[in-house]
Amino acid sequence: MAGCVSTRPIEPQIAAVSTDFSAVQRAEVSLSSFDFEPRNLQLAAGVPVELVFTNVSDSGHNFAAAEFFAAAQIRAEDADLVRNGLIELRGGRGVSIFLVPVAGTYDVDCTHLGHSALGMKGTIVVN
Ligand SMILES: [Cu+2]
Repeated sequence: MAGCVSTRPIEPQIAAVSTDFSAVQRAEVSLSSFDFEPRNLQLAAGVPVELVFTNVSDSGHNFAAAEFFAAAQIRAEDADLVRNGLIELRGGRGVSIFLVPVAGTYDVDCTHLGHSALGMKGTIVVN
């Protein structure tokens, strides 16, 4: 609505069309009940990466890293995969997302009730 001041949802930044995603680093993360494997991701700053998320459990989980996704430049066609700073995956599902990470240390967790306390939390270190 015009003139309506509201809290804006975190919207992904879209990578420039010229970004070369053909020679990417690749990192895989599996989600299970109740863990991320690996819990700590290391990525090279400024280098395009394909992040491959697989939910190997039968229940829903997510990979919530609002600050990481907000800082990154996400490939245009993948931007819809990130909603409110997280990637939600039903049991048995997987997705790939291409982005250019920005240097920093970011928290990750699963926002489903109680899951982070049970072990679904970690970090992404980009340097
Ligand atoms: Cu979970």
